[in-house]
Amino acid sequence: MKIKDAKVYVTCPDRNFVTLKVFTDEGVYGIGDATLNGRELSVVTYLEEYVIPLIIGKDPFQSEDIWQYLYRGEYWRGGAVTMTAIAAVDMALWDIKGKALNVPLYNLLGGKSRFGVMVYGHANGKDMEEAIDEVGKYVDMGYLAVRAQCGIPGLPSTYGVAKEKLFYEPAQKGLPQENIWSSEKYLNFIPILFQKLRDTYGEDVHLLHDVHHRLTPTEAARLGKNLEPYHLFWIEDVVTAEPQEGFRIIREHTTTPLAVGEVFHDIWDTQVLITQQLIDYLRMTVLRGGGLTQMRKVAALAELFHVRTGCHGATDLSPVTMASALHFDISINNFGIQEFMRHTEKTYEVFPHSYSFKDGYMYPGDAPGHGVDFNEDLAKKYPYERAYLPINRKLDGTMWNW
Ligand code: CS2
Ligand code: MG
Repeated sequence: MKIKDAKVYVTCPDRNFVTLKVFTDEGVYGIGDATLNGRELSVVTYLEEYVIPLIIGKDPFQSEDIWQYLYRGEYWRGGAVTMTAIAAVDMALWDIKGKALNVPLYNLLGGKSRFGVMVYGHANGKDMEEAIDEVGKYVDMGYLAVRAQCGIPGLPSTYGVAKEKLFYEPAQKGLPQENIWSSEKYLNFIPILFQKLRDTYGEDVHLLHDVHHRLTPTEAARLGKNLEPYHLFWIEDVVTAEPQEGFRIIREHTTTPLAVGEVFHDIWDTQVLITQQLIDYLRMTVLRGGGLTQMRKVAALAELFHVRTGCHGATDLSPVTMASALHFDISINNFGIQEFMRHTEKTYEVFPHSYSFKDGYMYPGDAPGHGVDFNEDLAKKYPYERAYLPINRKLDGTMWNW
């Protein structure tokens, strides 16, 4: 079997997605997600101009060698654009492999290690009352785990609070929106939110929270300590993780589990965090993390050091990534949890899929490959329009992390 062609599609059913389709000389094709939120067309160019010419004629079963060719063969290796492009090719090749062998992806990854994949949903509210109410809606929908985000008293807006329910989409058309931030107001408020959530819903529901890169290590240590009575499943992205060693400051002060890594794209981004057990969950997923080929290696390293996976699953990762991640999640031993932000119905029509949700778990389905298709005719109806993620400034105007 040989790769005979590949095409990149950009579509915007409620938000922008970039999709790669790899065609073979035996009629089997594979689909990969190549979406980089807010920088979509950079990956389109990278794929069309530099990657697709290199894979034509190759055997799609040689996913490891093709991964190495695209990774080591790029002198300026790594980075979000390169690794997203490599991930898209890798997802498509594993999809081809599954279809050609007529098996679901998980059976190429070691088979099922569990009956289902526990997921968490996103509850958020503009104020405490609404956030608490939204968590209840997810509990009523059968979720065993819920991420709670809330507007912060005294701040006009903040991360994670949707304009409409269920479909939180931070990327907006036009120039970047400006959010205003105060760590002090945030740190004074969030423990109260989780105390109220525990008082309202008891001890069993898993509660999660995303700090979205906004604290310093000592502020993160203070937050972790103050949240200990409410035993969260994790606090995520408490600080930016370039100085991986910085997590030791947080680790030494709190037992609240730490999750990080949705922006990581290389195993080297995780090395110190994992090998020195500075985190509990790794958020990297197949779209940013170079596809299944690299994610299997990352999971294997993490397994040695008590670190579990917690794959990113936001709306800006297409159903192709969700499906690929579910096959990965159900097969590895050190699975932790999977994020599941529901896409819109329009998106699901463009990406018909075989995965499903029931009673707090997701199931990848048994279709050959990853089980997601791409409706090109429908996709054409939703043209791309540039959209930016917001930016964030402190109360005094200082540029900060969004
Ligand atoms: C968030 C993401 O889901 C999460 O944990 O951090 O929604 C993130 O804001 C987006 O993926 C950015 O594109
Ligand atoms: Mg996050």
